[in-house]
Parts: sequence; C-alpha cells; structure tokens
Amino acid sequence: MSKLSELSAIVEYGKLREVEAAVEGALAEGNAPIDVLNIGLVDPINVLGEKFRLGEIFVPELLIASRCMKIGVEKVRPLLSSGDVKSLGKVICATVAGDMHDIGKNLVALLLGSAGFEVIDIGMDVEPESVVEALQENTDAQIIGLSALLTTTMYAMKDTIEALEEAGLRDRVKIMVGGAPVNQKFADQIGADGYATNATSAVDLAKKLVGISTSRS
Ligand code: B12
Repeated sequence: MSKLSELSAIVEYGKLREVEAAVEGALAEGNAPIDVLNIGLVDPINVLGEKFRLGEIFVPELLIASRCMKIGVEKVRPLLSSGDVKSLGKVICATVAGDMHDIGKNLVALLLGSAGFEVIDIGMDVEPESVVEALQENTDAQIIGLSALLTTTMYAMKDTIEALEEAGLRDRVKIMVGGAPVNQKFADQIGADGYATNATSAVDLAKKLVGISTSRS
C-alpha cells in the first residue's frame, strides 16, 4: 500500500494520533503537497460522505475524520504557498448562517491563501449582518466567498447578498458561492458573481473576479 493510500485510510478510520506521521510519510514518498491534501486528506472525507448518506456511519465518525483532516492540513499548509509575496487581493470567507460545515470553506481559504490572496476567514454559522460588518471592517476586500452544505442553509446566501444590498455595499465586492448543494443556476438566481465546484477552481474564479488571467482560462 502506498503511503498516500495509508494516509487516506488513517483519516477514514479516524486514527488521530497517526495522521502527522502519515502525512510526513506521504511527503517523503515524493507526493506533491497538493496531492497529499486532495488524495490523502480530502478524498477520505468524500468516501465517508457516501457512507454517511447510506447510513453506514454516523456523525461521530465524520467528526473524528474531519479532525484528522484538520491535523493533516496544518501539516501541509506551509508547503502549499506559491512563494508569491505580492497580495492578489483580499477575500472574506464564511460558511453561512445555520451551517456548521467548514471543511470545504477552510480548503477554499487555504488554497486562496496559498495562491497569494489575503484571506479573512470569519468562520461558520455566520449571520448576514456579520458578513456586512466584516466588509465594513475590511473596506479593501474585493471578494466575499460564501459556503453552504445544507439545502436548508443555501438560502442564507441569498439573505447575505440582500443584507449587503440593504447596507449599500453590494456593488463594492464580487460574491462567489460554493458547497455541495450549490450550482451555477442557483448562483445566478441569487445574484452571485460566480460559482466554483472545488477549491482549485475557486482560486481560478477569484483571480478572474479580480481581473487576473489564469493559465486554465
Ligand atoms: C463532514 C460532514 C459533516 C460534519 C462537518 C464537520 C465540519 N467541521 O465541517 C458534521 C458531522 C459536523 C456534519 C453535521 C451535519 N450534517 Co453533514 N456532512 C458532512 C459530509 C460527509 C462531508 C462534507 C465535507 O466536508 N466534504 C468535503 C469538502 C472538501 O467538500 P465540500 O464541503 O463540498 O467543499 C468543496 C466544494 O463544495 C467547494 N466549496 C465549498 N465551499 C465553497 C465556497 C466557495 C466560495 C467556493 C467557490 C467553493 C466552495 O470547494 C470545496 C473544496 O473542494 C457531507 C456529505 C457530502 N458529500 O457533502 C454531509 C452533509 C452535508 N451533511 C448532511 C447533514 C444532514 C448534516 C446534519 C444535519 C446531520 C445531523 N443529523 O446532525 C448536521 C448539520 C449540522 C449543521 N447545522 O450544519 C447532509 C446534508 C443533506 C442536505 N440535503 O442538506 C450531507 C449532504 C450528508 C447526506 N448525504 O445526508 N456533517
């Protein structure tokens, strides 16, 4: 079994104390940090997501695996930096009100930071008014990134956009949205400026929104 598969299994089975050594092992095997992140740390969460959907596992297993993933992410985080010192712009990231899912939002924030954006992460379960306040405190932010994982909380994205409109701040920023139940059609319906399916395309989208051309676009 490769060290990368070993890491993936350690996260899936929630072996908290073995994660750091397994990340080191996968890196020592020559795997790129981005592969360690995506294959070793994120893929097992997706595997568990399917098992959870099928009723094969329950919330505690998900929680332990997500803690494992966070430990691993902290280990690879310093290796993901692009080394680009010039800031590409400031992004405020939040998971919307009522939603406790922050793994995807954290990954988007991590890769945005690694790509050279300054990220203000205001957490999960963030009320629309708190997003407005964050923008008032960070008047130079060009983008707000909103995440939602529940079909019930995705409408809080719309509430957030409306709160920004009411505060007269909507035109000052670009808004990008994402999360499993969100799609381009929904993004268009609620008046967001962009939607991306994963953290890598979120970085491309953010660059596009601030007018930087990417190799992939
Ligand atoms: C892990 C998990 C949890 C963990 C969350 C831990 C944490 N700290 O985040 C815990 C155990 C807490 C949890 C709780 C619950 N969960 Co849950 N959970 C999941 C699970 C398995 C994985 C989510 C995840 O982290 N995926 C991995 C990340 C990397 O993927 P991602 O979040 O989609 O993010 C990527 C993209 O979407 C995108 N993206 C994400 N955000 C953004 C933002 C921007 C701006 C952009 C551009 C892109 C972007 O990029 C990310 C990286 O590539 C999903 C199943 C699934 N397949 O999604 C269920 C799921 C979301 N949960 C579900 C449910 C029902 C719940 C609970 C209600 C369960 C309960 N009975 O208590 C609670 C709700 C709590 C709450 N109020 O929020 C359902 C939702 C169903 C629905 N129709 O809404 C799902 C779909 C499971 C299922 N199939 O039933 N959950």
